[in-house]
Amino acid sequence: MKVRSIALIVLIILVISQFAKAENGYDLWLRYKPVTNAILKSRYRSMLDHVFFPAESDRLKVAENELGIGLAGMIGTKLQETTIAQSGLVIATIDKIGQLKKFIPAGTSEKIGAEGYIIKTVNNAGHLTVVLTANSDLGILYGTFHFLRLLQTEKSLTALSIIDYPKTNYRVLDHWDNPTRTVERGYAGFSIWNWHKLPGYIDTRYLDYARANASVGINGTVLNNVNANTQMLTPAYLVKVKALADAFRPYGIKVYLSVKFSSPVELGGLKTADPLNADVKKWWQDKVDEIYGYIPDFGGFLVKANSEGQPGPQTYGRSHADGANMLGDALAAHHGIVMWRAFVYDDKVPDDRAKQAYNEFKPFDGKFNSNVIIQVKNGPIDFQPREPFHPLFGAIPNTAVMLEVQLTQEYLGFSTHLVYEAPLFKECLNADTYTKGKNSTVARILEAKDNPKLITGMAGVANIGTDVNWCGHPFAQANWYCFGRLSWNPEETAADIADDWLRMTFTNDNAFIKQMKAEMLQSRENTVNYMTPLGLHHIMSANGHYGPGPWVDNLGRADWNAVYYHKADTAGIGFDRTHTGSNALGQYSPEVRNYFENLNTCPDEYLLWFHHLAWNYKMRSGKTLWEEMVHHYYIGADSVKHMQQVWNLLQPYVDPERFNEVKQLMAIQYEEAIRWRDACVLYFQTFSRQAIPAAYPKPEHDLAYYRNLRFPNTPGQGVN
Ligand code: GCW
Repeated sequence: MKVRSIALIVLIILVISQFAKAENGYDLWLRYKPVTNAILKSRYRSMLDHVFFPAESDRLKVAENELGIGLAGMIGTKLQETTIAQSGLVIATIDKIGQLKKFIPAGTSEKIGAEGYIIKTVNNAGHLTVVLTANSDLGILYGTFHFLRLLQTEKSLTALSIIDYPKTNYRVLDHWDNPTRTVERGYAGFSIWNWHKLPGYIDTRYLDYARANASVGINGTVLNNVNANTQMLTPAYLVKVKALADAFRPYGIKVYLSVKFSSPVELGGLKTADPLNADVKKWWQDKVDEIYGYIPDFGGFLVKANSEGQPGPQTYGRSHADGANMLGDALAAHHGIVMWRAFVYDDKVPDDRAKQAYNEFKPFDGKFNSNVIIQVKNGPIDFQPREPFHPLFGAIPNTAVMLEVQLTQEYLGFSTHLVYEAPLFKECLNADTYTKGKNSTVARILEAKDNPKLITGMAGVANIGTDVNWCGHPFAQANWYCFGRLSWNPEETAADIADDWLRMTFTNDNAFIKQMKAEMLQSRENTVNYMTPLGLHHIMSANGHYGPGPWVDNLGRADWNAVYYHKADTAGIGFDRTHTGSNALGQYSPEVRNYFENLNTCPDEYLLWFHHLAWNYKMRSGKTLWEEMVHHYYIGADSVKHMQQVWNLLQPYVDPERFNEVKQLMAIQYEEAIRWRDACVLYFQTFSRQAIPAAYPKPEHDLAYYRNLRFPNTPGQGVN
């Protein structure tokens, strides 16, 4: 009996340990699985069996620890310290690499600055040594992650010559997390910040979060929702914020808070939050000083003001500059910054919503303090599957500007649709604004190449939650990853980033990489096709933004209704933003304006964003607009089926856990793509009054069916 029960316990332990080894996605792209190429592995081993890595600071210890985990996992060796002369890997700041300094070309140290690094293979008195060096411990940390990535993606180490440094200053995740732990537009569970257990309990998840961020160069985190709860500024919460800041510090991550502009009234009991009022200024100054008392390297504030019901300086007849500068003044002595959002629009303003941010900010160019940076969404409406670049890029050349993108897929199928967002981000980054002649790309503006004294940055609205795999969908991790890489270097390509991510997250097998990379790169276009082809936008269902709702016309504000955006009638469809319409195009440079205004040059992708056209308008393909639209909806849904087929073929390359997870999610995505297609085609048909071409399968239900579907409790509508 006893023997039996012991055997049973052993069996249970074995089973559990098997589960523990399961690929549940928690390790993200930092899995450090054994190198599969045997020759490479033995070369790595002979080179890396002895390292020189003096790790004196907390930050260097973090780097050394990561290297230890990486080498143990990938090549099965332990970190063995030795002298510079004998080691195959030297990791130290430039002042500590002795003789090897001679290999660092003149001027490189200046070039890499405070965060960059050099990874170079050198002839170290007869044997090859990889030197990883930097000006600072932070540079060493970033370089260590880059070095590990070389091993993870199975690159040769024999002739490395890498000089890398970030092209922007502030690379920040914006969490729309509430103190209640709900996450606005979050589709991966609850907030990872366990406020109740803080400050006493530091979840190891916080450290893994910090590792993942540092591995892609993210150096800031805004902990709370831009629709901010004032509670975050109370002492009870500031001690919790401090605990997180302390945990993140070794990883080079600064903590920021979103603040509500009316805090002096709500928390301070003042009668006003007027930014020019002396008591208000003093209140903020005291609050800022108090915060720095807890967190000496606090990053600063993120502010959503006078937008979607949030208070702001305009509430008191003041401007965005008045509001932002007042906070900037309070933070300046502590070297903190203000990220002031340009996502502003007002239904009381009769103008096209797409024009309002430009109209409000353009007059204040050059009027913002040097520690204020304007945070501009990639497009002028709101994180749609496709938008043209925001007209503010390049339009305020004397003002610091950062790009805001949305990693969480509010308008891209939540966490059930596979959508790799790098192509979307790159479309914006590569867009030529022509504001300083040809090649005035958004990336160039973000890097402040023409005005180097401006601070620079990029923000990503986080897609992170308590789901075991962090992002809800195994492939959604790629959006967190690519954000980091692009914020570090906006010039990188979506394909290269996908390549690295797939290798680190799944396998280095080229057959897998080739096919899955192609699917990832196509995935965003698939979703545009089955949701909002040809420049359509904001036709998602009300509030939750889940599923199609092109018929939505009854919300309190005109500019929250789908009909405002597509303007379909029996004559045609689309938003006329040319000079005959809202003239939003007038906000762009003449080259851009003409390009989009002229139907001969306007790409199909942006057609209905800028033009209202007849249903029988002849498209480049020879099809009518109606036929073309139907075609896009159908190929969009079909492409999901194609993706499912590819995934099924790739089963041999993927662990069963993640294979099945993705397979199930793809089935949901396909079902939803069909629903999007059928609902939209049937709805727009009521205006076009034309048949769905016979070649396509007929929708399964009638329009009333889709209109009557209800999805209570869709995620992402958190209580603040
Ligand atoms: O996309 C919209 C979202 C809101 C969000 C807002 C914003 C945080 O639907 O949930 O509020 O944008 O960016 O401020």
